[in-house]
Parts: sequence; structure tokens; C-alpha cells
Amino acid sequence: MIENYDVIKRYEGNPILTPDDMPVPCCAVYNSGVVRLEDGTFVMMSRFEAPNKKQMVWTSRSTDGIKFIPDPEPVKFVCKPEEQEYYDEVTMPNSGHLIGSWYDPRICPVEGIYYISYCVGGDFGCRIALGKTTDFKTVEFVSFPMHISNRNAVLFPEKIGGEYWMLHRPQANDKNGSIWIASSYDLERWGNCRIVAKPENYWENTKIGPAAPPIKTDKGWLIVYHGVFPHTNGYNYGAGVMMLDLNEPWKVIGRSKDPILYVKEPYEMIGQVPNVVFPGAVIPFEDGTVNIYYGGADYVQCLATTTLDDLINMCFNEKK
Ligand code: BMA
Repeated sequence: MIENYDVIKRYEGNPILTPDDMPVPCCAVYNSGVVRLEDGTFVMMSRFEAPNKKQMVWTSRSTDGIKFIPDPEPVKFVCKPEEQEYYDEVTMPNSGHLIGSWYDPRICPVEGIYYISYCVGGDFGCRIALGKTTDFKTVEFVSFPMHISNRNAVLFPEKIGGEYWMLHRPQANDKNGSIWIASSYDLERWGNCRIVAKPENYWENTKIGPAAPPIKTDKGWLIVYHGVFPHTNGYNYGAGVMMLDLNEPWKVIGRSKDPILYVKEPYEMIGQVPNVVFPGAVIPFEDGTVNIYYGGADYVQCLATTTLDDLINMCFNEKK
């Protein structure tokens, strides 16, 4: 077991995106998904909260992965006319308080297409939706993969055994939330659900959920996940790493005992929800370094760096 082994270095200019950077009034911008495009530039899709509390998704773009410039307008979520009623049923509740509530987007490239998995709020509770995009300005609805009361979905970047795979976190019981997996032949009809991992370590003993699309390594699928610990004044979030089997991705073959990221800095403690670090993207580079993008205190967007080797070693609880 590793004691006091920090593998993460926070970017010294954190936070990298704040409400003041946005082109319109904003009270929080956080929990972003990020992707590195083929031309080497970066796209970030953030959870944006307007002063009236409406949740939207806002895209920002960057050449270095650190300084992001927001688009002038929020992302539009669209569907085919024949899907509208089905979509509205879940996204536009009668009570109105959560109208248009799309949040916590994850960018999941699969076979050259940018899929976006996101949460949809509504009167029935939170539901996962899947969309796709080419310009990160408009997200076209693909499916609602899971039943209501489900969140934190991420797609694997390639098919395994001829099927698409998705990690997710059912909310059947808000306590002891666990990471599950599902598969699909067409990205529309999902099933074959099975549990991958339950809260196991002390720091994550209330619930865990997948953070970002899995990274393929020669040891297996590396996943970063968030974990929650109950404090007297509310939840305290951290992030850990796990290794899943390459061919049977529901099998955990390695798991860090300690968190790789834990609440420490003021921008992680002070915000709309205190004591939250919530990763949403893991971007590996050719030189072995890795960017981890995470939301701080449900308020701002942050960045930390590490290396793929360190993350792999953490999965097997080994020092370098
Ligand atoms: C989770 C999600 C996240 C949020 C976190 C901390 O359940 O709602 O969007 O960052 O709680 O509030």
C-alpha cells in the first residue's frame, strides 16, 4: 500500500476557466469534458450555470490545453422532429424549474465520431443522454441509453468483442453508488448491465462514479473515477484510478487504494458546493504526460498533470 505518494501536480495558474471568463453572466463553469483534436488543438465542453440557475453546456477552445477561449453562445441540443416529443418528455418537465437542464458533458470519440454523453435533468430525475457532434456547437440526440436515475456515463473509445461499451452510475440508492457497465450493438439500445466496482476504500466509501472515457494501455483500460467521503458538513470528493481488463472490461484488474486527487486548494473548497474535485477528462500525450481536467467546488474549471506510468503504477499500488 502506498502512503503519502502524490502523483498529481496541479497547474499553478488554476483555475483555468471561471465565470468571469464567460461572455455572458455566469455563476459557475465547471465539470468539463475535453478532447484533443487531430490538429492538436483542444475543445472543452463545460457545465455552465446561468444566474437564473439554468444549466447549459458551453464550448471553449484552446491551442495549448490551458488557456481556453469560450464560444460566443452555448451549445444547442437538437433532435429529429419525430424524436422531439420523446426528448421533451424527459428534458422539459412541467414544473419548469429544470427546463433545459443539460450538464456534466463528457466527450467520447469513438471510431472518428465525437459522441457526447451528458446528464439531463427533469421531473423524473437525472437521466443519461448520448449525442454526437462535428462542430461542438450543436449536439444531435442519439439516444437515452439508460433508465432514469443514472449519471456519469462515458463511452469506451472502441468496440470490444463487436459491441460498444459504456460505464455509468445508477442512482438507485444515492448511498453506495457504484460503477456499472452496459453494452450495445448500435449505441441506441443498451443492456447487458453489470457491476464493475463498488466503493471499497475508506476515502470513497459513500459512492464512486466514472470520470472520463477509458484510456487504452498495454496493461488494460485505465479509468479515472470520482469517489465520495461523508464529512460532518457534507460530501468530500476525491479521484482514484482503476485498470479494467482489455477484453472483459467489467473485470477490475488493478485499483488504487489511495486517491490520486483530493481536496486541498481553496478553489476546491470554496464554491457553490464545497470540497469537490470532479474530473471529466483525461488526455494523454505522446511524451507520456497526462492532463486531467476537473471541476473545483462546482464553481470553476481546473487542470492537473501527471504521467501515464504514474497512473498505471497507482492502479497496481506500486511506487515507481
Ligand atoms: C454529483 C454531480 C456533479 C457534482 C457533484 C458535487 O452528484 O451532480 O455534477 O459536481 O455531485 O456536487
